[in-house]
Amino acid sequence: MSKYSKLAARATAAAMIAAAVSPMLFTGTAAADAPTSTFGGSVWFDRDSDGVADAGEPGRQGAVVKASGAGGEFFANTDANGKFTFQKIPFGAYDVTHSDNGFAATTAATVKITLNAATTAESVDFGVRGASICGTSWNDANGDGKHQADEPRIGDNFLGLHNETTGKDSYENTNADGTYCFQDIQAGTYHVGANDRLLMSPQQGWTKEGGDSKFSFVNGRSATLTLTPGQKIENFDAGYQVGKMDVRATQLLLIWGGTTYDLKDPNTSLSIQVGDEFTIVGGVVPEGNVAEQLRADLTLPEGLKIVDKFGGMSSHIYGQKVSGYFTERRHPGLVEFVGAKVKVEKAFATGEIKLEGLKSIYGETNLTNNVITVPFHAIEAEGHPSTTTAPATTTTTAGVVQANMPQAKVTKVAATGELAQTGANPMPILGLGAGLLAAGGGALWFTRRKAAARD
Ligand SMILES: [Ca+2]
Ligand SMILES: [Ca+2]
Ligand SMILES: [Ca+2]
Repeated sequence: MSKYSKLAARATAAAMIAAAVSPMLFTGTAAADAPTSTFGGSVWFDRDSDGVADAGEPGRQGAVVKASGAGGEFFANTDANGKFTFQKIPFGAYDVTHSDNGFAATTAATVKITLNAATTAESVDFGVRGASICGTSWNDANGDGKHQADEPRIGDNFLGLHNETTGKDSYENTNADGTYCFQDIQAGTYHVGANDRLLMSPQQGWTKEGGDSKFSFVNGRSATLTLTPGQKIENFDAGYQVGKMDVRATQLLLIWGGTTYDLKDPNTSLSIQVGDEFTIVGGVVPEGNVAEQLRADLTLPEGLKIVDKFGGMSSHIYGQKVSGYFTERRHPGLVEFVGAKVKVEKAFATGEIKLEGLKSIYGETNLTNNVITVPFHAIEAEGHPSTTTAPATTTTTAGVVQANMPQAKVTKVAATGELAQTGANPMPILGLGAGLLAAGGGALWFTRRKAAARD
């Protein structure tokens, strides 16, 4: 195609000729037999806004072009290549316009043409520019969230653009230099997802937020973007880190009434009898540089009937085991809890309570600190409840899960150093995760992560 800026001038010249010639040509011609002509053109994505259809600039499908003038109003739609054609349009002068809903125009909004027998109508072409989102994938080798010049870029990395209005997704792979661009985007509400590289070699997680990376540390999703017509977003970078993770079991607690007992503390002495009801909860923490899926199993001895689940982790009950998990990865350093409300249904002498933080999805090597076990036994009920029965003064604060969390200030807890970590309130993270899940359940590019999650 040629320079479309010249078209307006040509069209104007044609219009002047037509004005002089048309009346003579059409004298005495019945309307039904009025001579007609055909013309066409295109709507294309003028990505560099120079008014010229350059190589690599695609056509815009689905634009509605209108010709309004001597013979009335006529409409045509652009095809997959952005082309349109008007057939059998009566001779005369027309204003040709197009729908630019959600795109910015880079050429004149109206082209004037005149159809007559003396001239062949020129192609009518409209340039539009969509919004664009461009950035770079890189390996944040030093883990500071910033992209230093010497940190390697990641080619062939997969990103998805999700239209939150239509639900449609489009995809891009980064070039060898790590760069990517989503282009020709209609104005609207979107988010971008950066691929989960858990299954790559080496295994990578999303790097920390607040630096150069625009993607969530826990799920690789960007914030919601409201794009205006033609808006350019650059440096929308996706940072990763090679995952290093050590899951550790932190504590095993028994909550009875309003009191929390540390079952690892040799000074803890409880007389458990048939009929007693209490809660057992274990804490696990992922320690590392990326977000961890975090799963943990709490296994209870026969004789402790599991009445209900307990704790901030989602969980399922399998016989004497409560398996805790998260559907979204967790920030390292925060203790999470899996537990069970139990009732003693029979006496037993040599039982064991076992808490196991499952091996990290990033392949941790130190598994010695993943497990805590404590011996446990229960005796037949006596005439009265044991002396350890405490008043039911559950420590509560705002928040559903937090209300059930063991609190560091309760009495009869010896390992205060470890329990201090319970002050790391998991609620804000939990709420964030739930919200993000609700917002984007259909995102296809997270299937790998979902496959890794245990449910
Ligand atoms: Ca151009
Ligand atoms: Ca860095
Ligand atoms: Ca470990």
